[in-house]
Amino acid sequence: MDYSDLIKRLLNNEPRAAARLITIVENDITAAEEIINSIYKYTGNAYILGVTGAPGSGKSTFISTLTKILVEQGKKLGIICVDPTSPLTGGALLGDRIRMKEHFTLNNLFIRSMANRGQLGGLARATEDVIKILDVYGCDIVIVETVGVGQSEVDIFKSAQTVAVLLQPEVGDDIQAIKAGIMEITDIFVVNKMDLPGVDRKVAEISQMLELESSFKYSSDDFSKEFTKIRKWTPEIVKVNSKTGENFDIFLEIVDHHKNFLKETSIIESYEKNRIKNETLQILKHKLTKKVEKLISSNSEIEKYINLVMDKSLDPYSMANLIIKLLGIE
Ligand SMILES: Nc1nc2c(ncn2[C@@H]2O[C@H](COP(=O)(O)OP(=O)(O)OP(=O)(O)O)[C@@H](O)[C@H]2O)c(=O)[nH]1
Ligand SMILES: [Mg+2]
Repeated sequence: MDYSDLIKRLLNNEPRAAARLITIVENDITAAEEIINSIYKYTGNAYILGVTGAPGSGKSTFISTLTKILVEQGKKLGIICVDPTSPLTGGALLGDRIRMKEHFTLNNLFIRSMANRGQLGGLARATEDVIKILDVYGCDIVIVETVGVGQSEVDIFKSAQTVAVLLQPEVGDDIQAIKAGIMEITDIFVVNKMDLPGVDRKVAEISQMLELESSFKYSSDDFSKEFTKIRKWTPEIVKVNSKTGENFDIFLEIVDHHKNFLKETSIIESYEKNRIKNETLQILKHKLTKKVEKLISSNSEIEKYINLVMDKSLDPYSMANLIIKLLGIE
């Protein structure tokens, strides 16, 4: 297929071309390869903000208010709602769409929902590609929202420069409910619903957790660890009211502060290198799995190996090693 016309229209900031290309990369990994190959050189301008939190913590309300503020500031925004747990027609997502609707008429806003369909190389792979399309579409900021419960989210957030996690007062176990992997990559803890009682207790709980974590992590006097500590960003905590927008100015200041920190310490470069490594790994996993599947279904040697394993003269590990040899990638 020739996608050059669609890509030209994407570069002209046509929303319909962006929507069309997103659908294509979600559903057809071969097409995705071709499209990303053509647009990759235009990427790298958008700032990626990851937002997560337990169900009910207020993600939709928070993002809706944030969107209003950023769009009023003249920013062009892309929002990707990733829900690995539900099909696209899920009720929660539908509710979100209705709540988000007031922004739909705005020209500089593009909202896209993604769910766990297709599994073509994984949701993280598809999300990476959608981020790139929105980047080329001219978005200044791309917000990626997930529900914060699974490993796939950790993968998804590997491309975010800043990750914010939403917590709420009077919910005792929400810190524990968030995957450990997500905690480690969190830059800003947002205690939402500051109008409710117990907000300061929640802030104290988080800072206690962070102190504990840092004393645990850096108790060794190993020089490189100390060095990491100096250069490492200390996660910030902010309380907000997503219904009124209270303290959103502080939240945005922290995002700016983090953005500058990444630039000044050149951490952004290592983020980028890591992102490239991770992304390539995802693609390789997909491609190699396909190759192996094809080999297993078509190579005559395989049948022989299976019989040998049945005879117990070969074990599955050794058979796997033989297949790796057949692939010629050892
Ligand atoms: N009092 C108060 N309520 C809030 C605030 N932010 C959100 N809420 C309410 O909390 C409830 C959940 O908010 P949502 O924005 O739907 O939360 P969510 O994280 O998107 O939830 P899921 O999509 O189900 O995961 C709603 O009833 C909101 O009105 C806040 O700052 N203060
Ligand atoms: Mg929601």
